[in-house]
Amino acid sequence: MKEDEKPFKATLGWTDYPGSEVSGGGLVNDLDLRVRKPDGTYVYPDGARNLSSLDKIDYCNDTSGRYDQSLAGVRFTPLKYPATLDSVSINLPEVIIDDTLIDFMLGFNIIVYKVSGGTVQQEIFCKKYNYADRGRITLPVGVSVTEDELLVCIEGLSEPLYISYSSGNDSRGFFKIGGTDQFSNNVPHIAANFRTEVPATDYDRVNNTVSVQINKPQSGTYTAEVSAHNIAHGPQPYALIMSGMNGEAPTVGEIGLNPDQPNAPAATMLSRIHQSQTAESLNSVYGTKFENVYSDKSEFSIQTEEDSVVSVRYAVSGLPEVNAGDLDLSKLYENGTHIEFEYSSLEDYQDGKWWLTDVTGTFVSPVEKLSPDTTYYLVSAVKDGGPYDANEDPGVVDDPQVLGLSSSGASGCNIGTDVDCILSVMLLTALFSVWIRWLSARRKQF
Ligand SMILES: [Ca+2]
Ligand SMILES: [Ca+2]
Repeated sequence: MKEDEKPFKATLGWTDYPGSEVSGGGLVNDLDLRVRKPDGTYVYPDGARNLSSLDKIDYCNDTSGRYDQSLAGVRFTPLKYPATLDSVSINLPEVIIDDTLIDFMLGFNIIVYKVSGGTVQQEIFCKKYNYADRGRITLPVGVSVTEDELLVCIEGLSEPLYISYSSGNDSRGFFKIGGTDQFSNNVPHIAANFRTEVPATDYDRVNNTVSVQINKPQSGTYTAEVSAHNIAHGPQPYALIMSGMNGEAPTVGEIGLNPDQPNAPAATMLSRIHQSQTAESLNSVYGTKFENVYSDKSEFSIQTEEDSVVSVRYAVSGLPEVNAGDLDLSKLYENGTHIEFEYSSLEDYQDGKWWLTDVTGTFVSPVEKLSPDTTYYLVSAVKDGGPYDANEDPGVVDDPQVLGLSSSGASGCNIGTDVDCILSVMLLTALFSVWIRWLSARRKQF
């Protein structure tokens, strides 16, 4: 990191192994992240969270009978507050009706009500299921509770509900007969799986995306460390993304192959030459119309794969306060002509495109106002054998170029697209017609 106001950020993400409770925590495969600062101390993930293992509360001791009402519920008291009702487990016995074994249930709701002072209050959760196998099933809920109690109900929708229960009125059982809610002498077999929050630790045990952000980093080397806390099902791939101001300030003018070019062809820099030249001398030799130039005449020769597009970059600074797209990058030919590169509206690695990036490689749009105090990278793309390649040999690209600002309307006047150009043509036409009228008026005098 350089001395800079930009924050340093490291983000670790991975796809957890799906659907298993082996870890007892929030994750199956749990990776950890920490960042070592230049002074040797560590920074741990922002908002690291930890959770207790599941506390299962089951007031049903046996399964001596079964309800066949439309709704049955159990009132639960969490062991600690705050708590999260993570999931609900129910026991749905197989039943035989008219000599037919019914081993599944169609259409039911899991409903959770708040209970305050022993009285059922508002519904706080409801989820519909269309089908469940008989036997013991666990269904996710995810309701937080900071005080009081919860009533967890299962409501059959398309047939009587068959759920096992144990006898013994402890005022926790609850059922509905003929549309009327009432306490039951039995406790339906519904278990609640609560988690309680425990104080945050250095490492997150819940999320599979964690990050460390340091808003005012010190100058020096930051090291992100990824470790495996628990990999129940490996191997576990992950992505680590870091951002910040890094590296030394680039040396202005030094041409190099552009490291940001995706799928770049194999390329070797054969030569590079920098020549400081004035706008006047360039204009006289190459026919350019520069008011000012902002780079050396930069020549390079690159050996690369035949017909491939190579991209080079070099740092430029002291640019004028104009929009990036107003600058002109000219390719200079030995025969004393030139051709303009086109400022790209995106990072487009096509022959004859150019653009600026900041020193971290972030694209500068053509309408972005430049700052004279900022150092930018000038990126250009040239195809072997294309019009911007000055070397006729296949597999070798030569490209003398220079960055400047041309006097208005001078860098190739394209009638029909260039407003300045159209205006000057209109003005000339008007002047010409005035002159013709003046000529004919003079003739009439004679
Ligand atoms: Ca972790
Ligand atoms: Ca070539």
